[in-house]
Amino acid sequence: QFDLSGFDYNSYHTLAEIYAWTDNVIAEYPDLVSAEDFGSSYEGRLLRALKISKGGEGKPSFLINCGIHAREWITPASCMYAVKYLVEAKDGSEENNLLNQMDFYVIVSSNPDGYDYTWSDDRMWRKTRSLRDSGSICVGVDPNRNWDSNFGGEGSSNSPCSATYHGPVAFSEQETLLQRDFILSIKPKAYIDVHAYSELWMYPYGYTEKLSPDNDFLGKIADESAAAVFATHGKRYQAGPVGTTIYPASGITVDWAYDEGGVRCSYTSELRDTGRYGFLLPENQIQPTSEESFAGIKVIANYVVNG
Ligand code: ING
Ligand code: ZN
Repeated sequence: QFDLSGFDYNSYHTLAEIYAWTDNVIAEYPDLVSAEDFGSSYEGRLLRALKISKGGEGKPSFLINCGIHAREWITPASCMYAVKYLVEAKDGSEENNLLNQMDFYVIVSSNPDGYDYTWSDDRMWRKTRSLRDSGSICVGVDPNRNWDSNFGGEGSSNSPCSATYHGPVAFSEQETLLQRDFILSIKPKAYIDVHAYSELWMYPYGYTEKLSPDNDFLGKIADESAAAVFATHGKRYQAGPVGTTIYPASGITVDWAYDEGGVRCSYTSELRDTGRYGFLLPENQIQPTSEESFAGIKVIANYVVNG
């Protein structure tokens, strides 16, 4: 156990440290932060969102999802920074103004079994850690192919041994099933599923090259987010729909949130870098990456409050 003031945001942390940090944040900011626990992972680890709210009924909310892919360590780190920016917001700051008008939910590690496994056994693990009934020796499902949005379609694999295995059925994984129910219960106005790496800022769709009905609106905000990212440390994140910006993918979180989850402002980002270090992003890039990511997120948040 460590106290919050000594917490090092500029290093990567074990899952145990992350959970201890969530407890410490709640203890230090009891009027602002609470735990919204929404079940357990396949291996029995807590699925936790931090709710950051100044109270008051009926405010719109924004759900930020980090760590869905286990090896993308910069994403939980950036989500811890996002919480830090919000809880430490000074009067008159943009963060404080946002918190007066909306609530944030932050899932720092949405695939805790996989994340733990990247520390203990395989730094390059991506998927969940569920075992197959089919008898396959291969473990895990890609939680970003397991949602019921053109489930099993292009850009997902039927093979349990593939990194993009979609699973036996949609929502076969506790981590996606319970996050689905969490989304349906809190009804966020905005959602972002944070990944790494490639430096992209994307929106639906991944499963079709058809443009979403809100394409102009979502594209305008994404361009502004990318501009805010650029203004922070000069990184050019490319904005566009998933399917044409990175590659077609089915069963993805961002499409489900948009089509089925009632979330019009549905985004997915790919943080640093573009491949030099890839998933092994050096710790001295945690802070600048978190800063630029949060700058892009604040653009979306401003649309949530201003319509
Ligand atoms: N890449 C993503 C993947 O799941 C992606 C690309 C992101 C697809 C968002 C769809 C939506 O394949 C990584 N690095 O995970
Ligand atoms: Zn990913």
